[in-house]
Amino acid sequence: MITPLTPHPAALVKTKESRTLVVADLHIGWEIALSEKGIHVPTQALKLLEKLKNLIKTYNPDKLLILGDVKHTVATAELGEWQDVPEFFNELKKYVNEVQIIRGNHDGNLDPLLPEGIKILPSSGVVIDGAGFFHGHRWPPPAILKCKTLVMGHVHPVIVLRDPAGFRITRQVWVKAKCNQNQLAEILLQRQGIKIEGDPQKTLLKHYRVKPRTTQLFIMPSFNEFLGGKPLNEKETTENEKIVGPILRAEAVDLRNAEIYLLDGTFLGYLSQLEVFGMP
Ligand SMILES: [Mn+2]
Repeated sequence: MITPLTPHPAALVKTKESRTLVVADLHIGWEIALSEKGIHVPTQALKLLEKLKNLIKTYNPDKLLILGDVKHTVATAELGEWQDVPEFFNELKKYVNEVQIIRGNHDGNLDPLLPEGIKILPSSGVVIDGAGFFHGHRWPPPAILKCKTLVMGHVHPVIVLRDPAGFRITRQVWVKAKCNQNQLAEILLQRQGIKIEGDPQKTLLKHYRVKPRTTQLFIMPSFNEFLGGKPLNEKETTENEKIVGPILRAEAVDLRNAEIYLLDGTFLGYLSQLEVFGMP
C-alpha cells in the first residue's frame, strides 16, 4: 500500500515484509548552479537532510528509495556537489538500513559521489508491492505494465493559482492520473521495436508474459521544495514549454482528468478544472 505522507512530499510503501520511504527529485546542488549566475542561495543540502532524517525518525522505514535526480547538474558534477552529495549520504546512512537510488536524467557521474553501501538500481525502475517506480524522463520497459499502479518523479508538479488582484501563487501537488493499458502497451512495445500483432495486449503477453494491468499513475512532488516546476495548469505557449517527459505527453495517460492534491491532502480538483487559474 502506498500512502502519501501528508504534508510532506514523500510516500511510504508498506508491505508485510518491509517499509519503504520514497522521495523524488532532491536536486542537491541546485543552488550551486544558480550561484554561477550571480544568485546566492545558501546550500539546501542540510535542509533536505534534516527533513529526511525527521521522516525516517517518524516512519521508521527499512529502506529509503530515491526516485531519481539526486543531484542537479546533468552530465557531470559541480565542485560543490563533490562535497555535498557524499556528506549527505554518509549522514543518511546512519539513520536508515538501506538507501536505493533509481537514476534520473540529472544523475550522470553520480556513482563516484556515493559512499559505499548506497545502491543504484537500474533506471528501468523497481517493483514494490505490485507498484512500479521509475524516474519518468524515459519510458520504463514494457514489463512494468504488470503493475496496477505506476509512480514517477521528474515532473516537479505544481499548480498556479491567480486571483483578479494579480496574486500568483504556486503550490506543489500530487497528481493521480488514469492510464489506458492498451495504449500504454502499444507505446512501450513500439519503443522496443516490437511489431504489434493484432492487439497490443496479446503481443505484450507473447513477448513478455505480462498481462497489462496498469490503471493509474502517481506523479510525486519534488522533495526539494525550493525548486519550481512548470505549472501543469498553465497553457503551453511554445514547444519548449511542453510538459516535461514523454509519459505525460502521451495520450495513454489522461492528464486532463487527473486528480490534483495539495501536499496537505486537499483535493483541488481535476486538472481541466484548474486550467482557468493558469490563464494569464
Ligand atoms: Mn528528472
